[in-house]
Amino acid sequence: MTDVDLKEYLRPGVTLPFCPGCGHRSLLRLILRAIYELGINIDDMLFVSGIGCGGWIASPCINGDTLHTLHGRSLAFATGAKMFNPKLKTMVISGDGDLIDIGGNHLIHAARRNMPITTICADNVNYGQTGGQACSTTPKGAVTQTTHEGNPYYPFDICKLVNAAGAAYTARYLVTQTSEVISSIKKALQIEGFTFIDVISPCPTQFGRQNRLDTTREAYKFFEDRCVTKEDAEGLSPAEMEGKIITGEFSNGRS
Ligand SMILES: Cc1ncc(C[n+]2csc(CCOP(=O)(O)OP(=O)(O)O)c2C)c(N)n1
Repeated sequence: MTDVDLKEYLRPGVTLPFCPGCGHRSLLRLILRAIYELGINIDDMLFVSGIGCGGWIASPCINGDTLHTLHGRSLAFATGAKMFNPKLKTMVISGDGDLIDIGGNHLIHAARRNMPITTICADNVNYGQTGGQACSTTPKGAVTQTTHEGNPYYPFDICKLVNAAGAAYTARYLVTQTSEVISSIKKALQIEGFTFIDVISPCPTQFGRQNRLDTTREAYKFFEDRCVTKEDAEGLSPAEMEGKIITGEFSNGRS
């Protein structure tokens, strides 16, 4: 697919609102590409987002029906829309802070209800839009605007949590794993249940700067060095797994 094809899926005249090197820009392309490859008519879809840089992926960028909602409430709005019109292919695209922190309760219960919604978490491991504060996926030890001496807490394994709550499908990939992200989104869109993809999307401007990752390359390498596939993780000891981010598809055995 060429850029020309993708342009049809972008709101005419839109200026992409992302900082240089932001993973959200790539994630937007991967989402559009998955939709294109599945041949879904974008008019049959609704894109819902909350507040944050991640919330900008759908709105203003996508040339389709979008609902840009309150911070943390994207899944509540998406649930209402889906219940009103079950034919609507409903996709939530929002940040880690929006979906997992302020919106965490909606996430757990959308998974428990197995709501037929595909949720893409644009996970830049901090609150990018408000200056780079710590969130619940910030790696232990990372410097943020609220953890000057290093984050003292372990991050959520959000796929495990969403799986345990009852989701039909969860997956996690780094945004540079482009073919995996695309096929995972395609798979999620074809499952009639709650599907959740945690896409690690580096934020060189806030997270990178505060962690002395001085180039975009370094900001991406930070995550490349930490990501380990589900299969490789099985052979590692707890000490070797410290600080690692597991990538792959996860099932709770129900789907
Ligand atoms: C009710 C409410 N609380 C706080 C804010 C301030 N706020 C705006 S965006 C944001 C964090 C967004 O983080 P995330 O969802 O991770 O998105 P990112 O910008 O990192 O992509 C916060 C706390 C708000 N807009 N509304």
